[in-house]
Amino acid sequence: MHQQATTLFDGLWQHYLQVTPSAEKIHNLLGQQGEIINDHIALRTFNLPGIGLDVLAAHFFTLGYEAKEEYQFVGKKLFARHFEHLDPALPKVFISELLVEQCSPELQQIVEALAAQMDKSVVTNDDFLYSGRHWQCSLQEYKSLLAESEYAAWMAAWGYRANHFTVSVNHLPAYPTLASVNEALKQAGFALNSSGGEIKGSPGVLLEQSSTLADQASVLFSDGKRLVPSCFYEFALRYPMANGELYTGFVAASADKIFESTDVR
Ligand code: OOG
Ligand code: NI
Repeated sequence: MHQQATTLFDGLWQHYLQVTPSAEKIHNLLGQQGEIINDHIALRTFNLPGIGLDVLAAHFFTLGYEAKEEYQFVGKKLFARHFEHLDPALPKVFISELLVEQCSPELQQIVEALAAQMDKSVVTNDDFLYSGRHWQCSLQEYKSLLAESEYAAWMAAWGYRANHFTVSVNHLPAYPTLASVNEALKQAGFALNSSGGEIKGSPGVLLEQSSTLADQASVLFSDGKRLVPSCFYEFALRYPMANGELYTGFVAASADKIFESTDVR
């Protein structure tokens, strides 16, 4: 494959595993019959100058990715877009951003103060997308963000890293349905995100998705350590369109629920 893409996805994967130990176990469980193929990965950011969705997307344009559909999440104040590469061996990429100006003045102030600590020149570094947090954040700030936006709190705690990887269930010969994947995961003791039902979407919308609940991992806030939701693992089964090719887009109503995989419970 393309060396630059391999380096990027390997970096994202290694940093993701560091805070998502369940993903490695699930990868081994589902991968017993063959290689795991990634359907997509997802990244998050704030729509502030110099660090918005486009800045993240630039890393994929360099690799030959193209911009595809846009998605709006009015309630969560998020905007997203997905990206695809002509080489189907490369995973799709889903990037979202918090529309900070639509949030409360308190949230805006905290998020802008976090972003102000960041040296914006790092955004073009090859490893930026898995470089983590570029700011100090207090537990009080984290809690204040959490009260208004789980997404903002997650970004404040974790910064730049893959929020999730997604197993392509179409490439799992031992699991003909998404329900069979979910059963295997539950049997092995993994908790699934049940917001909107364990299976989001349907054959009718050409995409079915499920996900684990994010692991808990320790974050060093400026005033102490705390366990907070880190990252999760997703499972996607795609259905063919009228032309026989698998649907490659996302489904906003399903994505809205997938975001909740990192909610604090
Ligand atoms: C992205 C949630 C949406 C999907 O596949 O629909 C998503 C996120 O949680 O950052 O991944
Ligand atoms: Ni996803």
